Parts: sequence; C-alpha cells; structure tokens
Amino acid sequence: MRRTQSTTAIMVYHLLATAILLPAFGRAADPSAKCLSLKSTLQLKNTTILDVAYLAAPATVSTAGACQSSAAVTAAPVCRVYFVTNTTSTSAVHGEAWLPDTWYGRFLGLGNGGLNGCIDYVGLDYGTSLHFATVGSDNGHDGSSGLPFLNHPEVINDYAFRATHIEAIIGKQIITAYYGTPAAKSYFLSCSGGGRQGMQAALRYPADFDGILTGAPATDFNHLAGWGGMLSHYIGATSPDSSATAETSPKFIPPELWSLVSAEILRQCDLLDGVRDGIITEPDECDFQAEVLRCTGNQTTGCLTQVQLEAIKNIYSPLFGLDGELLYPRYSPGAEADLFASSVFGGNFSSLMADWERYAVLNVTEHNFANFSVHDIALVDQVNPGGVATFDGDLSEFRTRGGKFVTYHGRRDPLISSTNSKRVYDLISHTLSAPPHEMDSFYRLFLIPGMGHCFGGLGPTLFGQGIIPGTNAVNDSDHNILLALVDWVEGGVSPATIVGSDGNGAERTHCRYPMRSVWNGTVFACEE
Ligand SMILES: *[C@@H]1O[C@H](CO)[C@@H](O)[C@H](O)[C@H]1NC(C)=O
Ligand SMILES: *[C@@H]1O[C@H](CO)[C@@H](O)[C@H](O)[C@H]1NC(C)=O
Ligand SMILES: *[C@@H]1O[C@H](CO)[C@@H](O)[C@H](O)[C@H]1NC(C)=O
Ligand SMILES: *[C@@H]1O[C@H](CO)[C@@H](O)[C@H](O)[C@H]1NC(C)=O
Ligand SMILES: *[C@@H]1O[C@H](CO)[C@@H](O)[C@H](O)[C@H]1NC(C)=O
Ligand SMILES: *[C@@H]1O[C@H](CO)[C@@H](O)[C@H](O)[C@H]1NC(C)=O
Ligand SMILES: *[C@@H]1O[C@H](CO)[C@@H](O)[C@H](O)[C@H]1NC(C)=O
Ligand SMILES: *[C@@H]1O[C@H](CO)[C@@H](O)[C@H](O)[C@H]1NC(C)=O
Ligand SMILES: [Ca+2]
Repeated sequence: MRRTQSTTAIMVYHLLATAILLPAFGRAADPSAKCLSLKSTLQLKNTTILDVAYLAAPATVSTAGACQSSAAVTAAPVCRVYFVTNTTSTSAVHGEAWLPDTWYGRFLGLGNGGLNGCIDYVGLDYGTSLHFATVGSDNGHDGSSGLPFLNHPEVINDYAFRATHIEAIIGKQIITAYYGTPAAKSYFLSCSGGGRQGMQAALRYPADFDGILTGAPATDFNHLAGWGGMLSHYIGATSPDSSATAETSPKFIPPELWSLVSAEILRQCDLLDGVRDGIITEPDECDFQAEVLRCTGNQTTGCLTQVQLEAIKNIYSPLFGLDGELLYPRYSPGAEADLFASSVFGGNFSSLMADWERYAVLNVTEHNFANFSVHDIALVDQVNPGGVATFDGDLSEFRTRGGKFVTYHGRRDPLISSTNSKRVYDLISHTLSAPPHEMDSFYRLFLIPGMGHCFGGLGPTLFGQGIIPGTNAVNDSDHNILLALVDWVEGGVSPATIVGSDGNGAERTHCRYPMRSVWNGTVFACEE
C-alpha cells in the first residue's frame, strides 16, 4: 500500500503526477496557507465551519464524541475541513471534507454502517490516497446507538435519506471553493448501512452522484432489521444487552454446536462447486439437511435436540410475512462460520432491530422482545420511519442521467444475506423491464464467494472496496472496483469482472450476476 512508502516518495510521485498528467488540476502553490484561509472565507448556507487544518501525511486524526475510537493516519497530505450543517431546527449533519493536495477532479462521498453515526475515517484515508476530494458525514447523529432517533423524526430523516444528500451538496461546494473549479465527476462509496444510503441516493437524488459503489447493502431495511429480530427469536434471545436469557433457552445453539453445523454444511455443500476449499460458491444451491445431526439414543452432546433442529430449520428458511409474502431471504449456509456471526447468534437480541423498533417505531425506551414475531415487522413496515425501507426498483432517472451503479456482496456475509442483493437486482430488472444485457448498461452486481460482511472471510476478497485499511488500493481497474467504476463513468469501459486478491498472491475472478462462477478444472471462470 502507498501508506508504507516514505513521505519523500509520495511527494515525488505527486509532483510528477501534477506536472505530467494533470495540467487542469493539481497542487496549490502553498496548500497549507490556502487551506487555513478557508476558515474565514468559506460561507455555506446553514453551515458552520468548525475547524480547518492542514495535515501532512502521515498524521493521526481523532474526533470528539461517541465515535472517538475512530482515528486514522492519512495516506496523503490533505486539507481537512470539519463542518456542521443544520438540516432543520432540530437536526444537523456533521461532516469532514479531506481535500488532497494532488486532486484528480473527483468528489467521493462516503456512507456509514449499521445505525451509526460515525464518520468513515478509513474511507477518507482511502479516497484521498487515490486523489479523490473525499467527504464523510456522521449521518445526522453521533455514535452507534439508535437512541438519538427517539422522538426526533428529523434525525431519522437525516439517517434515512438526507445526510448523504447534504454531504453531496456541501461537499461539492467546499471542493469548488478550495480548488477554484467544481468536481468534474462525483462518486459514492460505502458498505452495509452505507450501501443502503447509496441506493437511497440513486433513487431519491439521482443527480448527486455519477457513479455509486455499494457493498453488502442494507436495502429493504425494515425487513432486514426484522429478519435480524427473527434470527434472535429463533435461538431464544429476548434482550439486546444480556445474553443470559438465550444461553439458558433450550433453543440456544452454543458455539461448539455451531462448529458442528458448519462442518456438516461444508460436508454437504463445499463440493457443489467442484473444489473442496471451504468456500460454497453458490450458497443458494446448498439444500442443507440438518437431520443427520439429531441426537439419537442417549446421546446428549455433539448433536442437536428437536428444539435446536427447529431453530436451525427456521434460520435456513426464507422469512415470510403475515400474508405469506417473502419478507427476506434465508440465512446463507456457510455464513454462520464467519467471525461476525457471533453477533447474530451469540445470545443477544438484534440491537439493530431493538433500537429501530424502540426508538424509531414505538417511541419508547423499554420493550420486551420475548414474543417478537412478524407482527412486529408488520408494524415497522407500516411506520417505515423516514422512508428508510429503500426497496424500490425505479432507477430510471439515475439511468437516464447516465449514472453507473456497481455493487458487490460477500456470499458468506453473516449479517446481510447476499441473496437479497440478487433480489434487488431482479426487482430493478423487473421494474424497468430491463433484461440482464440492459441492466449491464448501468447496474452491475458482483457476488464474492467466501467473503464475509464487506471484507474478510475466505479466499481472494480484496479488491479495493476500501472498507478496511490495506484493501488492495492498487491503481489497476481490474483489481480495484472503485477505479473500475471511474473507468466506466469517465471512459465508458464497463467492468466485466473484478479480480480479488488474498494478499498472498492468490486471485479469483469474481462474476457479475446473473453470470455464474464455474470451475473448469483449472480456474473459476464466469459463465452465462
Ligand atoms: C444551527 O442551529 C443551531 C441550533 O439551533 C444554531 O445555534 C446555529 O446558529 C445554527 N447555525 C446556522 C449556520 O444556521
Ligand atoms: C437551510 O435550512 C432550512 C431549514 O432550517 C431549510 O429550509 C433550507 O432549505 C436550508 N438551506 C439549504 C441551502 O440547505
Ligand atoms: C493510475 O495511473 C495512471 C498512469 O498509469 C494515471 O494516469 C492515473 O492518474 C492513476 N490513477 C490514480 C487514481 O492514481
Ligand atoms: C447409552 O450410553 C451408554 C454409555 O455411553 C452406552 O453403553 C449405551 O449403549 C447407550 N444406550 C443406548 C440406548 O444408546
Ligand atoms: C451482549 O450485549 C452485551 C451488552 O451490550 C455485550 O457486553 C456482550 O458482549 C454481548 N454478547 C454477545 C455474545 O455479543
Ligand atoms: C413514533 O413516532 C413516529 C414519528 O417519528 C410516528 O410515525 C409513529 O407513528 C410513532 N409510533 C407510535 C407507536 O406512536
Ligand atoms: C409472551 O407470550 C407468552 C405466551 O402467550 C405470555 O405468557 C407472555 O406473557 C408473553 N410475554 C411478553 C413479554 O409479552
Ligand atoms: C479454464 O479457463 C482458463 C482461463 O480461461 C483456461 O486458460 C484453461 O485452459 C481452461 N481449462 C479448461 C480445462 O478448459
Ligand atoms: Ca468449494
């Protein structure tokens, strides 16, 4: 990664790039002085500039408030502008713009994760390392809890749709003020909850971004949260902050039995793709039969009781609503082995669902989740706070404007089913009457076998998604999905595949849906 290079090397690189490649943009004569002058010269509607600082690379950055654990080292020298924009009299969005000395004329907006409230420092660092003027926001509240939503509908609106829009508006204005020229192209990059924000932007503010890159998007948000609640319910969890109740429930499945379940899932399904490597390339084809793990005779350990078998059966079945309609796809077989799965099956009731239902739907601080059911989900659906659902296939305006949308999803994602991303693709395709060859002209979904939530997992899962440091930030569009999007938007070159690396030399070509990843005896190739 570039961050490991010396500052001198970075400076030389920048000077070369400026002189040879970038006559139109590039460095200010004295970036530090120019940066600091923004403190008094920036005048933006409804906005207060809280701080302006020039940061040479590397530097450590931290912020006050509930997210203060978020800190980062900058990969490139930047002008950092910290601002707050009032969105109404009872809500405001805090944000940071990181403006690299060497700028390639591009704006990159960032999202957030889960219910948070935390500026994405990894994304700011990543974006500026690739010379984007990068802007992140706090999504309208501070911290990871949903408590700020309680009796604050405008804070919910910021979370559901407005913070990203404000980030785009204010971000573009700051860029114009600093560089003296507007951004030529605008991009959005985020994962998980931020993936939902990206989709919401395309639906609601299709002019905000020319290119949108989302990972593991939390689309169909109310049903995703409700599904999380049902997964908790299946294993006997009743409270978001105590695992005691679930661990004593007969429905609870302790870690050693999950290991048994995972081993059995692999025994039944690993070879479906032709390679025994621990990766189930297409989990939707894994028809996992748990019966073989049933306790027999006087066996009491290393097996599942009838009640536990019921829980497993529920977990690996789709979730249907009161009228038999599909609410959310099933849990992906194999995903239970991912590190983050313990936050789903560890014994606490889903904090996403608990916070959302208490603070945004019921407007209470206390609620007993002992009898959680699809009735709760129906209520959440009915209120749909802030229009957060984000399950709408009408991307026609975004497409008509020439917007490009790239999305990816790990097939071993333990928090958000990758099958839901197929479902969203199919929804858009159906809504626009666009078969795959037409979808290809503006919307591409890459499914990543073995990958967990946004990153990590098994196999070659690094492709420049930027959600963690060291995500393979190479300047190579085949291996970097963000730069592949740039090529598509600016050069008309659409990404046919994306190549993942494992950091140790192994690679795998990841396919775009509905193509399939097929082993031909030597490599996995993409086939219709
Ligand atoms: C934003 O709102 C706060 C609180 O209502 C107020 O004190 C501040 O002056 C407002 N800022 C701007 C720029 O309007
Ligand atoms: C400023 O905030 C007010 C509400 O407080 C809003 O009506 C107005 O549209 C905002 N202006 C801009 C440019 O965002
Ligand atoms: C990638 O490298 C090419 C030259 O090979 C250069 O023109 C381009 O600006 C670089 N892009 C980024 C984002 O660094
Ligand atoms: C019960 O367990 C004992 C000791 O492990 C074993 O010898 C016996 O055969 C078991 N009985 C049945 C019915 O499986
Ligand atoms: C359950 O929640 C408590 C309180 O937030 C936390 O300390 C604990 O680690 C959680 N347990 C699991 C298994 O996630
Ligand atoms: C909670 O407040 C929201 C507005 O934020 C409202 O739409 C909803 O109906 C309220 N819920 C109840 C149960 O009153
Ligand atoms: C849950 O349902 C059971 C059985 O109907 C009932 O006895 C219990 O009081 C309910 N618990 C809560 C918290 O509503
Ligand atoms: C499998 O695909 C690779 C890459 O396209 C190719 O080089 C190789 O010859 C193929 N192997 C077989 C057995 O078709
Ligand atoms: Ca396999």
